[in-house]
Amino acid sequence: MLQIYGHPFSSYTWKALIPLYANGTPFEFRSVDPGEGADNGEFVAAAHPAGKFPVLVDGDTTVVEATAIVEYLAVHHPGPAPLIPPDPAQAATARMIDRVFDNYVMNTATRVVLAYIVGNGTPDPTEVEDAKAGLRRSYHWLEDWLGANTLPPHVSLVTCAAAPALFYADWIEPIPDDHPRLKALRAELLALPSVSRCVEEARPFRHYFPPGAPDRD
Ligand SMILES: N[C@@H](CCC(=O)N[C@@H](CS)C(=O)NCC(=O)O)C(=O)O
Repeated sequence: MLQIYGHPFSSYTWKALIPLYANGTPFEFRSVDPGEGADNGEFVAAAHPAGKFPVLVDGDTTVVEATAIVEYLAVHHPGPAPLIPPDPAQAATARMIDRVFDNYVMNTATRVVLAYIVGNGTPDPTEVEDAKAGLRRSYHWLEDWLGANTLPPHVSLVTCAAAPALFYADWIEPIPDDHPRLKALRAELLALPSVSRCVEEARPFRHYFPPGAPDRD
């Protein structure tokens, strides 16, 4: 039985859960929530070079980094979801867009969350505005890219990266109305059963969102 260490509210945990849900792969969820997973937290601290989650355990194999977990599942636990496009050129493009969502959407949104944590609820306004400007720049790039390219079919590595990134980034800096392709992509992703399951499982933890979760989604 596979084990996933993570937290239901964690964006990168979603990224590992989405392929498991999409493929109906059996696994055991080991929460690192302070209320229920002290041992699980210690395991993650030792398993990941920076103590981050998700972490996947498959027998004697431990896999860290959400992208690597999706790639591992595609190889070792394949199912109906085409996680990695079979065409190498399309796979290379999927991996590029995965990096864009992680590095320039999710991690940029996280800068705002961290600013609230570091500032004890009063974030450094320069850091917040700089991160939000970064998000607007990424949105603009993605809107253009979506106009000229086609995403691989769901549920792919791109789905796994884009769904949590757009879900949370839109809470930090709403996708502007003049970005209709990106807005439509977010709505399309949230309607996928594997993604909406993550949204529902995270719902009880919305009070964990330092800037305050909006009353929607
Ligand atoms: N690059 C990592 C990022 C993982 C990450 O940032 N996880 C967050 C939760 S979404 C985390 O572990 N935060 C707790 C910490 O950094 O100690 C990945 O792709 O898996």
